[in-house]
Amino acid sequence: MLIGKPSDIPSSEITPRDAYEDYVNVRRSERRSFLRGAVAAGAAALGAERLGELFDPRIGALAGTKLDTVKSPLTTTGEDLTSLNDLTHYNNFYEFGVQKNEPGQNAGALPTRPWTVKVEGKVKTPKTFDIEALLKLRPLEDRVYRHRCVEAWSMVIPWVGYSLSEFIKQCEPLSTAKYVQFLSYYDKKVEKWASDTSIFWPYSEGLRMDEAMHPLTLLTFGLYGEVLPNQNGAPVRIAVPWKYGFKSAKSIVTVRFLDKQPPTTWNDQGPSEYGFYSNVNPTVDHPRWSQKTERRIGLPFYAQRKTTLMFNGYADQVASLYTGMDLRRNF
Ligand SMILES: Nc1nc2c(c(=O)[nH]1)N[C@H]1C(S)=C(S)[C@@H](COP(=O)(O)O)O[C@H]1N2
Ligand SMILES: [Mo]
Repeated sequence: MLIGKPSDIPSSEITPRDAYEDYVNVRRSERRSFLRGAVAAGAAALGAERLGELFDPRIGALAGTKLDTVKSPLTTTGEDLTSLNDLTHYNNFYEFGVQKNEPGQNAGALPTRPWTVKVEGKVKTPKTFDIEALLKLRPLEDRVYRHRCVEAWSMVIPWVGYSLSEFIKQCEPLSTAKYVQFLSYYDKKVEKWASDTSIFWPYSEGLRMDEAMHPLTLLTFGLYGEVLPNQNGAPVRIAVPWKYGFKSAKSIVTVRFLDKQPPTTWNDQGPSEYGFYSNVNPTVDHPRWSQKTERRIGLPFYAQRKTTLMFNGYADQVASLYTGMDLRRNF
């Protein structure tokens, strides 16, 4: 069957299940030859830069490559998955444009190979990990997580990865390491959209060490059983399901262990609006909007509105990390 023509198909008509079946059932080789045919047929009529968008929602040289995965007990069940079409066309990745559709058009420019992740700061020995070694460090798990953006919309995403703690063990942090900082790839020639913002690049995020070591915190390489599309933060990103989406840095190149809380991008942009912790908390409103409810992307209009849950529904697993802390002050 035809892979997308997203502009013609309202996302409400593509069920997540259909989308997933398509993506696991269509063999990659078939899709590639289909794409070659489609490109040849369509190239005359369409601007080349739009072809990727019309025929396949995934962009990036390796996006869509199947990954070997195992099931994970740490998975959220019971909610419909957000379709691949929505996951790849409604993104925040400001290095590739501030509009939700822009990363899906522009992130093809991101060179995801070769790729290394540099580990520095309070560690036994600074090291550099090649992406291929990272992919093989632990079995890759399928893990469905709810994703709640601070802008009060949400998705349900079938990620692929393993607990960040497994990687951190390999980094051999010193006992003085209390925080971990993640820095995203930044090249202003590749990410020309970045300089139109007032953000200080590279994108920086951070976690307290116990948050980073929590088994739910995922070092993420894929979604829907395949290599991450570039717009979703290829080749490696973080996913922290109980925090607002901006805590999950994309396309990370540096992991730095620190004895102090690192500066982070959105906290730096607006300290009164975006805290360091940014745990999903329906009782603490953003100064400019409520956090009590969220809009689930891709559902029919009448079904979109959902009640936001404390810690995004992961309270049983993570609330104990914050005992004794005032979560209004530490928002
Ligand atoms: N480098 C980088 N990482 C980033 C962002 C960004 O702009 N740049 N946006 C964040 C925000 S606000 C969200 S909601 C998620 C979006 O991830 P998704 O597009 O894969 O859903 O990525 C986060 N990570
Ligand atoms: Mo976000």
